[in-house]
Amino acid sequence: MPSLNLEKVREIHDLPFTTLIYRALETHHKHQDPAGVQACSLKSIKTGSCPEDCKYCPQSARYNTFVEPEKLMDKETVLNDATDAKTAGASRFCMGAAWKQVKDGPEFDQVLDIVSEVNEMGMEVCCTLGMLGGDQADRLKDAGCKVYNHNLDTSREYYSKIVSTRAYDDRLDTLKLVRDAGMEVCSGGILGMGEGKDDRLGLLLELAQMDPQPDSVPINSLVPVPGTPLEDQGKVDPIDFVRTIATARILMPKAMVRLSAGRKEMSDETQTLCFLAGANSIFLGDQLLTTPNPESSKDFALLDRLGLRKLHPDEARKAQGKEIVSPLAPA
Ligand code: SAM
Ligand code: DTB
Ligand code: SF4
Repeated sequence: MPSLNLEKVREIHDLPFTTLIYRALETHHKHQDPAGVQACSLKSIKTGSCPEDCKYCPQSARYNTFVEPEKLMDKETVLNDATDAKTAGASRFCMGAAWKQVKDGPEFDQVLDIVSEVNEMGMEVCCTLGMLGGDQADRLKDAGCKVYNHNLDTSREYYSKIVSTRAYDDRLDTLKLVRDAGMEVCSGGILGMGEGKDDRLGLLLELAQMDPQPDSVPINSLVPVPGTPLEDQGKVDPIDFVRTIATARILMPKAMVRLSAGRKEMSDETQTLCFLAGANSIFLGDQLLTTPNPESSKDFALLDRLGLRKLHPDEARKAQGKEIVSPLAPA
């Protein structure tokens, strides 16, 4: 959206709530399957001792949190987990590593090997491994990684209050490498880090102005983890959260908008409002990377009550007008 600016984003965000939801629903019905919810599964394959200082993150080596650092997980353990996730109904498997950046060498080779095996299992593979350089994005893509997650997290202006060990443009550079390599871009942010409304709008503006726009936009509500500098942050107002989701849906009609971290503390009713506002993806499974997520049975019960169903990857692509490439059998 080349003509977009902060004023226009604010106009959408500040619409009377009823009109905002109406506009979001209209967009959602036009561009997405309104009854479909994408189920993704998340696995931390390399946990903790990260050199970065992201103030929200329990995995930074600078903060004393409950996280016990672990070395890169072996292939068998990850594949067992991917099998469980597939059986539980997830169509996408996202692997996270607490790295500042990927380094060429045996660990990256091992990740590439795992990526290719999870891909062969018939799941969409997503990785989030930190910054990429050189031909690493191409190598991930060639191994079968379909999507790369790399969040902008907040506005350009607020970013330096949250992270000092890298710059906003470093994130954008990696996202460009991801796109150029032919992977899908997954990029979003976190609400509840003490940012102002304009920072939330600035984040959405930044994402919506990417050309092409991100394929997935995860919106996280901060999980305040004891030991991190943001441990005492209060909860985001649920209505403000829903407004952000609706604005993201209107600005990025074709993206999967993922209701990500923070669902454990959200009521069924708030999550329902998020689905009404255009969220159409969740992480399934009782663990995010290091913090808890609602139990799958609870999620399935809510989807059931709402008459929503899990999206098969092909359906998500069809709804987004993309070429169907997945050889998967129906879920
Ligand atoms: N190290 C890689 C990176 O920073 O891109 C990948 C893993 S990192 C944990 C992935 C994302 O998780 C972050 O960008 C952030 O948006 C989210 N995240 C981390 N801790 C969080 C928390 N306490 N609450 C909500 N989201 C969080
Ligand atoms: C995203 O935006 N949220 C996920 C995924 N992408 C990698 C991570 C949430 C992490 C929450 C804190 C934790 O469990 O460590
Ligand atoms: Fe490291 Fe990623 Fe956590 Fe930042 S968000 S400390 S880069 S694992």
